[in-house]
Amino acid sequence: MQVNRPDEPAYAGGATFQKLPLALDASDLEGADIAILGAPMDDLVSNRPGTRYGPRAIRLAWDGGGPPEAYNIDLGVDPFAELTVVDHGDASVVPGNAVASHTGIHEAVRRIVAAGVVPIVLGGDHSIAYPDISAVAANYGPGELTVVQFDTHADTATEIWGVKYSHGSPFRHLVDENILQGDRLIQIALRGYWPLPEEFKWMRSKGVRWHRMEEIADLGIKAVAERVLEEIPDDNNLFLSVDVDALDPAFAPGTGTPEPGGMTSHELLSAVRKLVLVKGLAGMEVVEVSPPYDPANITATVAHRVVLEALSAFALHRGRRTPAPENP
Ligand SMILES: [Mn+2]
Repeated sequence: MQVNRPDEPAYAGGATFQKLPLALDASDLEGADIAILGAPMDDLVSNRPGTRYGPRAIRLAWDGGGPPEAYNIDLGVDPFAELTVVDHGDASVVPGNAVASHTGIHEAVRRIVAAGVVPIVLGGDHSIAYPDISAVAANYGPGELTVVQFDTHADTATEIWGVKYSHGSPFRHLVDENILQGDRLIQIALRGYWPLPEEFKWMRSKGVRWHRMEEIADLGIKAVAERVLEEIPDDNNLFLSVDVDALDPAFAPGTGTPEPGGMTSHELLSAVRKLVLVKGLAGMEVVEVSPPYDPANITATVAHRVVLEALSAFALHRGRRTPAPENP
């Protein structure tokens, strides 16, 4: 269903991602390549809330008009000319009932995957990784999905404040419940003061790999991305989990648990582009955007562009084409 008039400016009209058609029903997903899904919840954060407003802010963080077009000058591709992308609306969430919200998110992602469509989920706090990654992983054999997680925190606690499925623990439970194999979880940009040695000990025991922010500073993001590519098995089933707090708070102030000393926006966009270009995309989430702490929409805008970068790279990957940057 087209909910926007043709040729209206960015600030006019309805709030679908990139003014894409709204595809609320399962039957509407037929023939699509990618479905955008909102997961607006913030019940499970440990500090500042507000991510329930994330999906709408990310959807609106675009300055072009409709119909959807976005020519990526570094790749030489307009993903919307090559991919059928729809907006599946938001998952059914229940304020104050995180279990019900997780069920709604899991169901919506399961519906998208069952239609043969790649889901891109806009969070929401990082607890949504448990319901959305489990729905994608179910589509693959045991140990056949790789998750690359951009994050300042590993999110591998057993519980936070006594809450098992919090935003600080999804990857612990995905691995411990054999939904995701530990050696198929690769983390990028860890820094600061959490997790603690006990979490790192568990991570080592499960074969989890990580690249600290300091490694990015030492080697550069392109070299680290190459290392990550070597760590991803050849089956190429890549799920990207992008927590915007991987970025430095200067680039992403609108988030619940900011940590200084992080990635630049360019480093994140560059890494996402490289990984998806080579490995494709089985699913993706962009989480922890909290608009109440986001002056000037800085964080929502970079979250939106991370999605566009993945879409652009996926279009080239699927067409088995190489980048054609617009050089002089
Ligand atoms: Mn996180």
